[in-house]
Amino acid sequence: MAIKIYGRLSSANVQKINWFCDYANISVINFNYGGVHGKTQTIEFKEMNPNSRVPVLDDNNLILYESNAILRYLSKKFNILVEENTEVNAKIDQWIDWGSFTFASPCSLLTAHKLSLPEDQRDGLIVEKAKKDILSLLEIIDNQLGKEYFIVGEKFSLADIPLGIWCHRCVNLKISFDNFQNVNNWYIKLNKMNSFQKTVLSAPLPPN
Ligand SMILES: N[C@@H](CCC(=O)N[C@@H](CS)C(=O)NCC(=O)O)C(=O)O
Repeated sequence: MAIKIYGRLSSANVQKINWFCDYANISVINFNYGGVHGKTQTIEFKEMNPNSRVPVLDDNNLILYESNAILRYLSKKFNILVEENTEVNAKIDQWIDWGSFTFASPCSLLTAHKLSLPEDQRDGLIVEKAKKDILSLLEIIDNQLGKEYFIVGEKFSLADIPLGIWCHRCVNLKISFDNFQNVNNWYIKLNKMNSFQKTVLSAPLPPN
């Protein structure tokens, strides 16, 4: 049976799930919620996620929010990209969290002030600060990718998913990887993945 994902296709956190599911050959039905589609403030939606945020997973009545929790649940349930080595898994978790909090923060701010907010609420100073922060964080990713073929080790792992999504958002927002050759080479690898093309490269831009 297909799993249900509530959340607009343009959402970075929804894309994490859609990319993983396509990679893992898991059937998904997407429902457009959030952004221009709204519907996240309704009583019915808040019963699923009181935070009114997307994505929300409905897997045969298991309702789950928080994109990384959903990723880890699906990975374990379908036994795809499960890392058995505890130390390697800890590194993967480290990069999932770093990608979703430290790196995602300025990326989300830049998205809001370049794309999502009404024009009269956008702030140029926030845009400049977010760009500066992103560039210094890209240096950290670039150093890591100078040591590893993917974010953690030789193989594609869950660690590549949040960072891959947010790096693609950087590309959408005209942040250049010219000074980050390792990031650029890794981004080219992701671009060659069918699942990335179908769920991330072809996704609409926020807030659609
Ligand atoms: N920590 C949450 C963050 C969820 C989140 O902030 N989602 C954004 C989209 S990326 C959202 O719901 N924005 C409001 C909207 O789309 O209406 C997660 O990882 O799932």
